[in-house]
Amino acid sequence: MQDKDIEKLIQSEKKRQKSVINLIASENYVSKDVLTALGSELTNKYAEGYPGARFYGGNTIIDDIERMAQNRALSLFGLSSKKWHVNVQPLSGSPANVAVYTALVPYGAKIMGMTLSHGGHLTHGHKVSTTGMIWTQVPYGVSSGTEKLDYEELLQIAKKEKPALIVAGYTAYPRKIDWKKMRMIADACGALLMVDMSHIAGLIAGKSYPSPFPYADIVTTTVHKTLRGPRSALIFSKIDERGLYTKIDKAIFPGMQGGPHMNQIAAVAVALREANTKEFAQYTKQVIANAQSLAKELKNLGWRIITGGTDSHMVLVDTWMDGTGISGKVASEKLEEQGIIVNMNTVPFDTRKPFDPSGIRLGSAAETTRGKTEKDFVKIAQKIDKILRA
Ligand code: DSN
Repeated sequence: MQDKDIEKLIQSEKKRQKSVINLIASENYVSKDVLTALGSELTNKYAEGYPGARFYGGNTIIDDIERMAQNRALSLFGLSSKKWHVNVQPLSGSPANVAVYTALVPYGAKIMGMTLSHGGHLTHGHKVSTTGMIWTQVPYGVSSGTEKLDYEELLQIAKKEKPALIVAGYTAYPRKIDWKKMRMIADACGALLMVDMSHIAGLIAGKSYPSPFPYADIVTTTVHKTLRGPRSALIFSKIDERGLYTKIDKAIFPGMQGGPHMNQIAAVAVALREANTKEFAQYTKQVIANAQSLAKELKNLGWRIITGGTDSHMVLVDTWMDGTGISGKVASEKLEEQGIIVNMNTVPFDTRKPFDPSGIRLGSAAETTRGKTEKDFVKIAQKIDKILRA
């Protein structure tokens, strides 16, 4: 690079990424091919519009790329193009979710989403997010006894509040979600069911976690977590008489975004192809086995694991343990000093504040990409224990 300042910083970050144990549950390491597509000349092209209907000339190759990304997305999740449409243009997960609401939920109407402190996302209607300012969140959480979803309780909330749309799929919920029950809850109040599968998309693609597609009306996802692609997002919508996808396409462009980032879309296509392989399916099984190994060893060492374990890539640890341990902030700082990168996180019914909560969130996807197996994760758990108790 001519720009030595930025080159040096890129090299430093590359070195940092290689030297740490990365347990950030929403991160992963992409392939060289994904990086090549991201750094390609495709970034030079303006392509406002959709394949076959652009507002700029010179887009025949770009059309092929976008269609390829769409076809690969449908194929990866076993979807027919007659029944499902996918928009591959969202710049990331938050705008994807906002676009769905913009398209389908009247301003001010109710969106039923999990509260942030129980594992929901800001864009599921939290008050500090645009989604909580434009729409009205009907919050739900996990049950205090099990720290898992209580579907009967959700049903009662939905029947009472009658939201226009229910969001299922979370950022800090380690367990399986019963999509069929979520569908029944949505039907009981006449709501649309939107699944935000950002965290678990890779696990679903690898058939290691149940698919929401038989039950959802709309599925949003980021591409860069367990799916191991570039930072980007997809919106899948059912094709039927409700015309969901035409409204969603319009909400993305011209509603919210201008020209799509075609280098990013090409990189998405690359990642989707990589995910549609036996090796990737095996990877997702290993991701879950590793997270379970981590949870089990931490539990053996005396740490309280939220819900008692995990069915996914994610482990939530209560490090505070009613004051007998340390806060999530202190825990994450101590771990970082020793080269283990995690994020502090609230635990359900947290008595502490989000900027210094009671727990940490750990994920196994990134280190599994680097070839680690269950026994490595036992060692990681032991290292974490030693650091936190020092
Ligand atoms: N920041 C993402 C996560 O870490 O889960 C969600 O946007």
